[in-house]
Amino acid sequence: MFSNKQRKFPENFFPSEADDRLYMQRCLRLAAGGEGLTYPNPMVGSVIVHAGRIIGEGWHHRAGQPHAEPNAIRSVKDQSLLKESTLYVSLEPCAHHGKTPPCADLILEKQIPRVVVGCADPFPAVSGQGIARLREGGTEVTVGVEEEACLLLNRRFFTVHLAQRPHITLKWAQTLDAFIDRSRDDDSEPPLLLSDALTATLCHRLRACSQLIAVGRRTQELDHPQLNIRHWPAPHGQQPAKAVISHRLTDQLPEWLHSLYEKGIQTLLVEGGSRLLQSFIDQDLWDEIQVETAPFKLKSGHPAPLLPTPADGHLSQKTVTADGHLMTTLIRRPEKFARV
Ligand code: AOF
Ligand code: ZN
Repeated sequence: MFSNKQRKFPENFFPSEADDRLYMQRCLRLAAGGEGLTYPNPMVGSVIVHAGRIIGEGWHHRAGQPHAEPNAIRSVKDQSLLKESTLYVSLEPCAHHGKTPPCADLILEKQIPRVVVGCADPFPAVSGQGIARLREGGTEVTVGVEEEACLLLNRRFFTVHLAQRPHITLKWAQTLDAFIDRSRDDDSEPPLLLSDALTATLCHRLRACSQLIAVGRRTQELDHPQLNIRHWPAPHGQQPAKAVISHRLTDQLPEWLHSLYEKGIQTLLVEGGSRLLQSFIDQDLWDEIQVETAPFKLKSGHPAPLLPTPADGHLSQKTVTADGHLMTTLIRRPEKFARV
C-alpha cells in the first residue's frame, strides 16, 4: 500500500477557500460534459492544481471508461509535479473495483498530497470509503467545497441511491390562465401547441437525461405523443423507453417506482396528462417539476395540475425566454450522503 504519511507541505501550498471554490466550479463545468451520457454513473469532473496553476483536467465520459480522476492525472504532462499538487474532484474518489480500478488507490500511488472533494458518494460500494482510504494513506482531504452545487449536478444519482427509486421529474406546459389543452374528446383535433423553439429544445434535452418517459392512458390516446429525442442528441444514439400508465396503476405508484429501481431505471420523466401529474404531486412523489407558461390565454379548456407551493428544502427558479415563455422549475434539494 502506498502512503503519503511522511509528507511535509511546502509554504503557501494551500490555496485560499475562495480558490478552492473556483477550482471546484471548474470541476463542475467539466463534469457537465458528461450530461446524459454517463448512466448509470454520475457526472464527475476533476482538476489538478500545482503552485496556483491548473496542470491537468478530466471528466468521466461514459460508464465503463475511466473515471474523472485518472483522466485528469493522465493529462498532466510532467507527472513529477503530482507529488506537490492538489487534486479537486466533484465527487468522492471511488474505493471499489467496478468496471475500473479504485481512484483512491491511483491517487495514493501517484502520491498526490491533497484532495478536495465536492461531496461524498452515496453509491453503496463507495459511501465514504474512498475518503477514509485516502486519509488512512496520509492524504490531506477536504470535503464539502461547493457541496450544494455538486449535489445538484448529480441530484438524479443521489435520489436513486438514497431513496431507492428513480428520480422523478414532472413536466408540463400551460397557458397563462393555466390550461394545458383545449377540451377535446377524441384525437380528430391535434393537441394545442404551447412550446416555442427554445423550450422545445430544452424539453428534448431533459428527455436526453431520462431513461423512461411516462404518460397517462388518456394522453396517449388523445395526443399520440412520440416521446422521443428529436431536437437534442440522443445519448449514445439511444432513445428513452416509454410507459403508458393506466388510472389503476396510479394507486400503486410506490410499488411501480420500486420495480423500476430494481430494473436499474434512474430517471423517470412524467409528461402528462393533468390527472397523472396531479397524482404524482398529491402522493408527494416528485423531485423536480418543470412548468412552461406560454404568453397567451385560452379562457376554457383542460386545467393544468396545481404546482406545489415552494417550501423549505425546495429550490425555485424562474426564467423567461425571448418569446416571453416563463419557465418555472421547482427542485427538491437532494439529501447529502452524510456518513463521512
Ligand atoms: C469516481 N470518479 O469519475 C466517477 C465515480 O463501474 P465503475 O468502476 O465505473 O464505478 C461506478 C461507480 O463509481 C459509480 O456508481 C459511482 O459510485 C462512482 N463514480 N467515481 O471516483 C468518477 N464517475
Ligand atoms: Zn473512481
